[in-house]
Amino acid sequence: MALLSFERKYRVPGGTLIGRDLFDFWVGPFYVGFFGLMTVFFASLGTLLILWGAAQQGTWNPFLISINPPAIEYGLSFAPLHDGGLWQIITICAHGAFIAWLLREVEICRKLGIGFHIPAAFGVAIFAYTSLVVIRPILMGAWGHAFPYGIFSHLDWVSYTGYQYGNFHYNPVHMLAVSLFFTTALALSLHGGLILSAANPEKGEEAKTPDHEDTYFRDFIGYSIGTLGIHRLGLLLAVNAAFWSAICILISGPAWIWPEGSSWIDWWEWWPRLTTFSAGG
Ligand code: 07D
Ligand code: 07D
Ligand code: U10
Repeated sequence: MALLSFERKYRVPGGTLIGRDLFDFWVGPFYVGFFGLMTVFFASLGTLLILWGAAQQGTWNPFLISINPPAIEYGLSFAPLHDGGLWQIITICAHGAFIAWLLREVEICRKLGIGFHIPAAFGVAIFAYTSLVVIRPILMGAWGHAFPYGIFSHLDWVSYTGYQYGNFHYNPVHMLAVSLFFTTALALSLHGGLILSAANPEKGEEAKTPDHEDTYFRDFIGYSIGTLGIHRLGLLLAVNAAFWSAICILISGPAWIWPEGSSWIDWWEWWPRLTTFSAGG
């Protein structure tokens, strides 16, 4: 079926959360909806504010543009526009755009009568962002703990924040998140490789069935998770990678867990004291 007639079949009215049929239309390939307009509004406003901030800063070099959060001294108050206030408004716009994008995903799922897995997964990415720029700064008492909006300046923040805790690699939840990211890549490469090897045969050869896919992993590692199972696992791994990332930064800073300035290396003090493995028993 040609793409457009295919699209026509699924371009059904309804499923909107807000606005009934008012915004229930498409522009080219894009479904619009109330939340499409909200996305465009917040994304455009946020982008324009970044550009305006860049103009004030006097640089158009995309690597040097940086919209910084207020200084720690401002605590959790509103800061003057050019002293972090711009960052605060852009943070609101970013949340507006991301949440509207998620709700537009929900509307499309409702139209098609499919599950809400994609918006649920995107929600975890938003949670990771919100942890960095809202939840952790509030727990620590100042917006100044959030990261700046700039290509290199946000890398500086990650590096600086990492070294503030001695060696961030020693953060046990960072270890968990890193391992989950690695495992996600492994799972995707195995899955992509397996599907291509079976379903995309050389010219003249027949495509193999899912039984072949199952059998490959039974022969190889004694177990196959199955054709639906691998997609469940992929979603679970990826969502957990982002979720535990959020947790690993949320537990770095708030005084009641692991205060600012303490080293994650010290957290492992219990490790050498483990008697189980010591020579004396
Ligand atoms: C491929 C989907 C497409 C998305 C892309 C990103 C913008 C920003 C804005 C100039 C996988 C579009 C970028 C709209 C332009 C301005 C103001 C997704 C794909 C192509 N980072 N980060 C990047 C963001 C954080 C870290 C690249 C965003 C945390 C490290 C890009 C956020 C920490 C490295 C980028 C965010 C952190 C990067 C490529 C938000 C921990 C790199 C991203 C909203 C998570 C890499 C120069 C990518 C790099 C990189 C965007 C947050 C760490 C600019 C939007 C604070 C260590 N980050 N990042 O491909 O090359 O994502 O940096 O939270 O090495 Mg980052
Ligand atoms: C926050 C992005 C959300 C994005 C959204 C959408 C747009 C639209 C438009 C394209 C979470 C944005 C969309 C803008 C674009 C168009 C059209 C995702 C987010 C909502 N680390 N570390 C992590 C590793 C070290 C440190 C996470 C590895 C050092 C700090 C991950 C290594 C030190 C923080 C991770 C390593 C250090 C992290 C990031 C190796 C520095 C965090 C992934 C091999 C000296 C951050 C929540 C993530 C975190 C984080 C991996 C090294 C510090 C697990 C593999 C030792 C301070 N690190 N790290 O969170 O947990 O994605 O953030 O060395 O804050 Mg680390
Ligand atoms: C999967 C899958 C599967 C498939 C698949 C896929 C997962 C088995 C069957 C999908 C996977 C792929 C296609 C692979 C590649 C994907 C990735 C690597 C992920 C990363 C993706 C990207 C980097 C692409 C990102 C592109 C985006 C988000 C599109 C950008 C869109 C817009 C700008 C318009 C958005 C539309 C909206 C909001 C609706 C409203 C629209 C309008 C009102 C009209 C249009 C208006 C505009 C264009 C103005 C926009 C202004 C904006 C956004 C603000 C900026 C403004 C400025 C002033 C600068 O498992 O099956 O196959 O395929």
